[in-house]
Amino acid sequence: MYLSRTASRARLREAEQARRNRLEIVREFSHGRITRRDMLKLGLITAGGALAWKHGLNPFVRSVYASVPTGFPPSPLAKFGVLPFTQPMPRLDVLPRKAFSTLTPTPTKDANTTQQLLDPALEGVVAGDTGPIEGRPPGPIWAHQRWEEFLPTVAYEVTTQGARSNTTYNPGVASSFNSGINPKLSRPVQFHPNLPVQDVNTVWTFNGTVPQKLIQVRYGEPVLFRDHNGLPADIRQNNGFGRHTTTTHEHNAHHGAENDGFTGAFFFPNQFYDYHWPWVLAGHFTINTAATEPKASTPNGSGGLTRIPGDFRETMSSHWFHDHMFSHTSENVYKGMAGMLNIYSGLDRGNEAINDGVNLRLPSGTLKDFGNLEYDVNLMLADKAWDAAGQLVFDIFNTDGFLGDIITVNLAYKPFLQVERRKYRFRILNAASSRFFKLSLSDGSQMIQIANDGNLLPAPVTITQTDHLGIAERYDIVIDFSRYSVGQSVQMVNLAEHSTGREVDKDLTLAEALSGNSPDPGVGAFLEFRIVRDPAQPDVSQVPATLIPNPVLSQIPVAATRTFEFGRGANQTINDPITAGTGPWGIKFNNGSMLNAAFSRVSSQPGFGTREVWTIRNGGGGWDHPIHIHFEEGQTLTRDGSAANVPPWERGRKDVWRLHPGGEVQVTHQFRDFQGMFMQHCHNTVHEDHAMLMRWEINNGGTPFVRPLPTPIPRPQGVTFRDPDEVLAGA
Ligand SMILES: [Cu+2]
Repeated sequence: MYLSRTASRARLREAEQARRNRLEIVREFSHGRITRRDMLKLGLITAGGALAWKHGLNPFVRSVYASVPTGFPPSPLAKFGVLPFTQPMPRLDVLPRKAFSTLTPTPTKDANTTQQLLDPALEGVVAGDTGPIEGRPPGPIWAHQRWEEFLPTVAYEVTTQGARSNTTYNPGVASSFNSGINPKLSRPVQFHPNLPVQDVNTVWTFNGTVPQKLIQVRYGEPVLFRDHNGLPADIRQNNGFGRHTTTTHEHNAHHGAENDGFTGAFFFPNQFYDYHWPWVLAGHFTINTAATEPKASTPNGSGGLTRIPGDFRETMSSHWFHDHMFSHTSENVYKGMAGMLNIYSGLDRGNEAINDGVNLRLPSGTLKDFGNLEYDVNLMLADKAWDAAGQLVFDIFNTDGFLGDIITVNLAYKPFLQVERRKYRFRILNAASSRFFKLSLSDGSQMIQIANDGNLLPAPVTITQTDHLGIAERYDIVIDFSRYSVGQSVQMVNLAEHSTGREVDKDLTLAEALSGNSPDPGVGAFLEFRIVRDPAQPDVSQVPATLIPNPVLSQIPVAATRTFEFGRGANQTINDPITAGTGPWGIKFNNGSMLNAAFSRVSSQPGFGTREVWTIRNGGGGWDHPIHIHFEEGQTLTRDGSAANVPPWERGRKDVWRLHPGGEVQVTHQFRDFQGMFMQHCHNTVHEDHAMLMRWEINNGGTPFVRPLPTPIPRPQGVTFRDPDEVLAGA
């Protein structure tokens, strides 16, 4: 949340005072030294979990000076002379592919339990204690499923760590396609060249560097993603927010649960976790098993295609990966623990020239067989806030949703991007904590939406503004800059005005958003496209009228229907500091009670190989929730009871659904190919952490899986297991 630019000076002083008063409490709470329950007893927080106004602790609640919720003093743009559109937008940093054989130690099917001496700075550790080098839960249930069948050939290796300069930046394109940025110059972690370098424990990212990372994979090429935890052993070294334990979710992966970044399968500093990403099409074991369908295919590296099993209608394109630490995801993702991942296939090859009857030839480039990035640009949008010293700040006591007053693209404050007079594809990710975006071009001209979340739509949709882009949603948009002349510019504009993190207050008109009159500093132009030249080669890219049709479900029976209501006023039935969260938010299954998250509670157990229909409902009208269902993308059947209410841009497959205030969505999913424990949750990560998340699992597809699955309990000395604390009736 932010303090309005028009706030009085007294109000700003009050907010700054409140920030100082609460520093000690923030510190103790962020280290886990005091709990919400303790603070409730002391009268320091409200039942909703927010800091009380008492003692001037909370700048976010009403005070004598203001009639609207307010927040931190504005981020210090003027103090540092930071102006919009004065820095180039960096392309994401392409992670190097390594040969699988170069990893040391060699990855293993079961977790590697080789012991190491533990750092006594870790919580619960005394000198001389040992623990496993890999943090993955041990044993057969957490072994990589179908490991021998999908033995990785490619590896990515990262270390999640504190901010440091980037000396190996690889934008994946020549600097003429990266707004002139010289990748050889060392890049410190800065949101703008005029702003201070971020402290080592203020920003944490994969490899500790910016830009954040881009991983490029292709179907049929199994990957081993080794994630080292290089965060401080001392839990107190977090500069007020962020948790040093982590688990990495490849968002909307169709992978075994041991590789899904389960929220309770987190690991500790100086451990690693091997994630195995097979990259198979959903239906791999049941559909097109002889791999005869040309559209179910992957680039072979030399202009041709390799056919693969599975349903080509399940081909995915635009993913991201991010921290999923139980109760601390919002802090860790806000700190920078996120990146994007493009999946290439025969259909979506990332080469616009190859004309083989399969390739859709979407804007990308022509130099490489697949994965050209010249005209295929990842945009990670996120709102941030800085303190008076220009360091990133976050409010861990805000349970409605955290709003920043600064909009960044690829972690750069309001940058510009040089473009050619031709078509571009933008893979736009909302990587904010709680803010929704609604996007438009500053001249109101057309854009073509080709994908929603990880999935190309059945048909492109021409729009002049997007729907709300909820947190974690991705919209792939094609913009044709050939309608502009060299020297012109056009801006991308956010029309969605917030005053709290609960939902969008209102959608502004383009003129209103550009007027500068909104009390929300997050609306208005945030990215400037500068048309700098004609393309050297003619634009041969296309946006075909047919992209990827939906999988056909008519022959697949519905094994079960379930209803999940997302709401406030939830209870916690489990008293466990590791597995159970608290907060105002929760999920009600069927006609049960509204429950806070606990990863030791099994809320649903869909059968392996089945299809179900889930109704996901918003329990209230005063907020919105973007709900993410893990594992396999689903289809939207109805909105508010009717298929006709599903807009054209939601008629493909999706993995995040905005419920809308008081709204309801009916979705259908299949549960096939892999097993284990997964999640669904609100992707307003502040709601997720407080505690709108539940565990569900597929556990009846054969050994070693048992029904229900034992809960992993991670400790530095090793992960232990215990039976679930609760299995809901009808789960
Ligand atoms: Cu929510």
